[in-house]
Amino acid sequence: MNDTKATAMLNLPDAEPKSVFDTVFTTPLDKAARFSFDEQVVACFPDMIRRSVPGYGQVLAMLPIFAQRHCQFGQVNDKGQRVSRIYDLGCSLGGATMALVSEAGGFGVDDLQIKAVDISPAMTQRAQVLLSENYPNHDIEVITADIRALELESCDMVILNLTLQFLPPENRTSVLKTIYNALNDGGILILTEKTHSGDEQDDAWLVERYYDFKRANGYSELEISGKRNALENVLITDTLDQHHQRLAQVGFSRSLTWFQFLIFASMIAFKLDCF
Ligand code: GEK
Repeated sequence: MNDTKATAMLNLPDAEPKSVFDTVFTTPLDKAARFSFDEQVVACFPDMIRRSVPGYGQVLAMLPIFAQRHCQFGQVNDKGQRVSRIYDLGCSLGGATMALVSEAGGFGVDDLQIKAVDISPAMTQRAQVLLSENYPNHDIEVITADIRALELESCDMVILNLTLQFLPPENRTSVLKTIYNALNDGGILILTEKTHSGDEQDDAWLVERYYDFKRANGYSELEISGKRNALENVLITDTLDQHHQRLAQVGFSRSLTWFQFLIFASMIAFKLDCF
């Protein structure tokens, strides 16, 4: 894939969607299904995420900008070159990784060493093909693993884009602690999540406008309710306060919400105040 195709995958403004149209919840039978990241979801994933996550493209577009500011090139690769190691945890098809290595990101081919991790073999197999076809000269390793059991090497940046929300709540603190420990001083975590506000009326309004967003993107009532049911107990949201408290609890000296669009928010957490 050239950069035009990569742009399409990332859903940036001039994107021409390259994935199959998302029809996962189009029949009443699908109501009983529990959401999982299987082959059917992989095939339509770029379309699904673009039409379901407000601000997805904007969040990805900011990742290389943050990386340019905070990467310190303190690691050494196999060729003896100084690089910045970045983890893309819950990488799916590698959208965040592609944003970092695409020409628009401004890094050289040898600047970054990226480790893209996902628990779903269907996702990592497809990600491996997309990344090696389009970025054959970049140092990108695709790993099939559960991030709850993953040992991380020292790194400058970790991306958890819409992934922590799929972990059982009782596992979230320990995953964040592992990330904190692996980050170098001055390193950053980008944490993007679906959230709720904790205020019943605010939540009702925000969720309804989110469903309006999905309707405007072509999803039917059946698809919206089917996905909502399938995600119950699979995607468990926290409030922004809970996120920031947890980040502080594991040691981050500072965290802030840098992006918010309805119920979706992205935070940045700093290992040390180095800005
Ligand atoms: C993007 N970040 O395009 N370990 C590893 N991966 C996991 C785990 C786990 N325990 N649990 C879930 N996943 C991507 C989008 S999607 C978000 C991330 C969404 C993986 C899961 O297999 C899926 O690929 C990903 O987390 C969540 O920037 O579909 O809403």
